[in-house]
Amino acid sequence: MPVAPTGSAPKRWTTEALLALFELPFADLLFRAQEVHRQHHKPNSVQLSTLLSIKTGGCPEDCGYCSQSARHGEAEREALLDLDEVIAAARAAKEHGASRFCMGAAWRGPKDRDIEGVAAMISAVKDLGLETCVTLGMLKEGQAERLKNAGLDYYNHNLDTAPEFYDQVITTHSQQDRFDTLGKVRGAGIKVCCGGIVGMGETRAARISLLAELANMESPPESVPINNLIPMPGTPLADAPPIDPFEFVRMIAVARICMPQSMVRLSAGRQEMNDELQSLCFLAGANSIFYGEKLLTGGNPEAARDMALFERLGISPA
Ligand code: SAM
Ligand code: DTB
Ligand code: SF4
Repeated sequence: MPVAPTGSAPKRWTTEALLALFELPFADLLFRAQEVHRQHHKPNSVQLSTLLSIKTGGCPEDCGYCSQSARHGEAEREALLDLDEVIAAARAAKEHGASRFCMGAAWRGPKDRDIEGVAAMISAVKDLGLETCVTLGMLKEGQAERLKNAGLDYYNHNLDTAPEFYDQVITTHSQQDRFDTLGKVRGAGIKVCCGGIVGMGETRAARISLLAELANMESPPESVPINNLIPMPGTPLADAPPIDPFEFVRMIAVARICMPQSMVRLSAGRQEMNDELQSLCFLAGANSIFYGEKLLTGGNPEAARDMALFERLGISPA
């Protein structure tokens, strides 16, 4: 049974190989994931990023999961935050122990004048001694370079789901548009944060297809967020059937095995998970989280709850 990259293109992961991993007995899969994890990462360390929505709601896109789409979202629409508010939030994140500060904007993509405002935020956050990440939607020529020059470390832009499932979730842009922006980000020398969402009613085959796309990129993303859908009221996916928790852990484990060097980020949906499920995700190779009470519009565990869990598990925040 093929459970590793095969054949003439040694770095490529076939869907068959990924399926074979998914089908392993749970304990065998977690054992494999732990082996890979320990070869490439500190076994008991989890990286902390804090998120801030710098521009909320009113997005023209129709992503079926998103509370910020003007088409169906119920998120309160807000203008771009002031630089002072961003600096205050970043300072607080640093005081609480985050090492990276991620700023998200509900845009299809930024205008050049938006880029100038965000560039000032990036520089100010960087000056506080934090790593910087932004997620602003699709980029036009030259914009990635401008962000890089301002001190940007990571750009988050998710493939979100399998190519064959994409147009059932999003119709206002294509997955190829996402790849185009990822190419611009790589071209500017910015590190890539790229993953997806599960729990949208997709099949296991679709989850595998998403992982194959990520793992087979010329350089896999440095950071791979695996989001568990937070069902947002009013969105087309508000009533999507929740994913089986063990299938979610398998998704993390297979991501760990097929992208050994990447940070695997246990992302949205942690607030709805108990401590035991999160612990299984760490055991399966997740080694970064979003830290702080809020994601963009959705909830996240209290910082104190995360610190108490780390203490019980002997995990060091990084
Ligand atoms: N507008 C930008 C974009 O689409 O890239 C940036 C913000 S967008 C909210 C960032 C990512 O958050 C999405 O690509 C999706 O993976 C994730 N996300 C959004 N809503 C979510 C939800 N309800 N549950 C889980 N993940 C979600
Ligand atoms: C990512 O993959 N997950 C984060 C971050 N990148 C920007 C966002 C999760 C959003 C969850 C829903 C919300 O807060 O509105
Ligand atoms: Fe807009 Fe991003 Fe939400 Fe899609 S995911 S509706 S692009 S904010």
